[in-house]
Parts: sequence; C-alpha cells; structure tokens
Amino acid sequence: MFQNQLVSYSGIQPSGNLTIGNYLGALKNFASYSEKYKCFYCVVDEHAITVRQNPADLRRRTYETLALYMAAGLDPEKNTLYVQSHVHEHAELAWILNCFTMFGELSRMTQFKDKSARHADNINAGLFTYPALMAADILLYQTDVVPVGVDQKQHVELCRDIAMRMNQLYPDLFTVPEPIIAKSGKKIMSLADPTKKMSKSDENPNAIVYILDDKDTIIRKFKRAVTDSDTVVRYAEGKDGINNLMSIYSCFTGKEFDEIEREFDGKGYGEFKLAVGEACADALAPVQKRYNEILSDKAGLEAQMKKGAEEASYVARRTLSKVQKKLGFVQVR
Ligand code: AQP
Repeated sequence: MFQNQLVSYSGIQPSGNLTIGNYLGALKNFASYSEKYKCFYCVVDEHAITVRQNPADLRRRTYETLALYMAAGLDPEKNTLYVQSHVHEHAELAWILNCFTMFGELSRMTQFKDKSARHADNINAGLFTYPALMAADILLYQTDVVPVGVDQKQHVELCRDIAMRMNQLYPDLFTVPEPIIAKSGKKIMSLADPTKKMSKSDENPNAIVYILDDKDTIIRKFKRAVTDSDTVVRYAEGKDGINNLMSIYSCFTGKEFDEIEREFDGKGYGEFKLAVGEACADALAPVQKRYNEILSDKAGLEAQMKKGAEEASYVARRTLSKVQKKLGFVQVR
C-alpha cells in the first residue's frame, strides 16, 4: 500500500497514567521503527472504555498520551499519530471482524480472564470482544508488524488467525501481521508483587512507576520494591523481584545481566535499588521535559490529532471499502 514500504502499527490505551512498563515494553521502541516502516501509532480511547472511565480523566489522558508519544521521540512528520475514535472505520471493521471471531477464541484470552476477575461488576461485551477491535486497528492499515509487550502477543496471534481465516474466504483481503516483542523490557512486573505485570490500572501506587513520576518518588518506589531474603544481586529462578529490577536497570542503562551482577558484587540490595531508581529517573528526565513543553500547547496537540486522523482515515477508508465490497455490501458512493 505504501510503495513497498512495510507498515508498523501499535497503540496505547489512555486508561491511566502511563507506566515504565508501557514505556519499556512499547513506547520507547516505537521511534526506532520510523526509518524502516510506515508507522501508525494510535491513542486507543475506544479500548479504554471496556473498563469504566471518568470522562474528564479520559479526555485529559488522551491529550497526555499523544503528548507522551511525541515526547518519547515520535516525530509527527514521520509517523501518523492519531486518536482511535477520530477514525470511525475502526469500530465499523470491528463489527465485521466480530462476525469472523469465535466465542471459544475470545474466551481463551488471558486479558479477558484477568480483567473480568478484577472488574467482576462490569464484565461487558466490549471487554470480551476487545481483541476483535484490536484486530480491526491492525488490519485496517494492512500492517506487517505490531511492536507490543509480551502481554499483547496473544491478541496479535488472534488477529493473525482472523486475517488468515478471512483471506481463505476472500483472497488477498488482509496482510497477516507479525508481533515484534522487544528482547528486553517485554514484561515489566509490579514492584509490590513481582509475579504480576505492572499495569497502569493497578490500584496500589507503590506497585507502579509512572513515566511522569519525579525523581524522589521514583527512588522511593524502587527502595520499597518487594525483593527476597537473599542479599546477592543475581538473575535466578525464584528471585522475581530482583530479576525485575535487573531487567529495568538493563533497559535504562543498556547493561547486560552479567555486567550488572559484577557491578553489584558484594553490595547489598539497598545500593542496587538506589542505582535502579537513579538510572530510571535520569533516563526519563528528558522525556518529562519535552512532555511538559508539548502538553502546554493544547492547540498544537489538537492540530496534530486532526492531521493524524486525516492521514489514518485515508488508509482506513480504502481497506474498509475493500472489505465491504468483498463481503457483498452494496456500494453506492
Ligand atoms: N508491564 C508491562 N511490561 C511491558 N510492556 C507492557 N505493556 C503494558 N504493560 C506492560 C505494553 O504497553 C502497550 C500498551 O498497553 P495498553 O495500554 O494498550 O494495555 P495493557 O497491555 O493492558 O497495559 P496496562 O498498563 O496493563 O493497561 P491497563 O491497566 O489499562 O490494562 C502494549 O504494547 C503492552 O504490551
């Protein structure tokens, strides 16, 4: 579709303040695809409402997430940055894909199981069919690669199954996408319970380091991180807390695990935790500075939203119309 250029697509929900999990597993890597791929990065507000959102918070976080995309190095001249609800084709294609997605497939999704356990009073149909909307996001742009954290791999695999199923019925309908999972940072764990993923919607603020936390807060949170009764900084089975801190330190410093083990040989957890906190705060400081500048220009962000939506709609319209035609919908335009 883009003169032999491959397409990369990803999104983040404005469902809370973004965490270092979102940053290391996804956002930090997005900019590196801009040279090789035609990139679409979306603020997926329609996904966010599968869990109840306060409207004012959702609105504010939509601006903030777009500002963070740009602060993390995504140049709007090289990447299409937009908001999902501004491109109505996402919801339209999602309905069609729902009709080609099996109940059994959706029932097996771990995110659905986790979120329905966490929100037992609101197990809505949108939470269940979330992967069909995510497949629509991806397939609308005839995407080749989807950079995501490992928690989203299962959804991308379902998207591939849907695309292949539909291609069998209607040849050449969709490009079948591949997930790209970063080698390091693919699953950052909670600081309060390192057997659980760090999630922006976690109710315990000490479990999460936010991208926008100040240096003192970051250091305090790392100091309180749950570890084990051992004292040796070593990557090993059963040392979930230390393994997680080593992964975070490695992502922010570029150091390998054996190098980190040597660096903290003979030193205690206290010194290590402080170093992790400092490395994290130092790496995030320039992102935070750019973010504050970008966010203060609301008109600029809105202009960016409009431009991004126009670019995305142009591509999305073409794919949706191709799908509708192949399925037998009458075209009168
Ligand atoms: N802890 C994590 N480690 C590595 N990658 C992560 N991602 C999320 N958490 C981690 C990646 O961030 C991208 C955007 O995620 P999302 O906002 O679309 O939804 P999510 O995966 O459900 O993220 P959260 O933070 O857990 O949000 P809530 O709490 O709202 O459900 C994805 O690429 C994801 O893999």
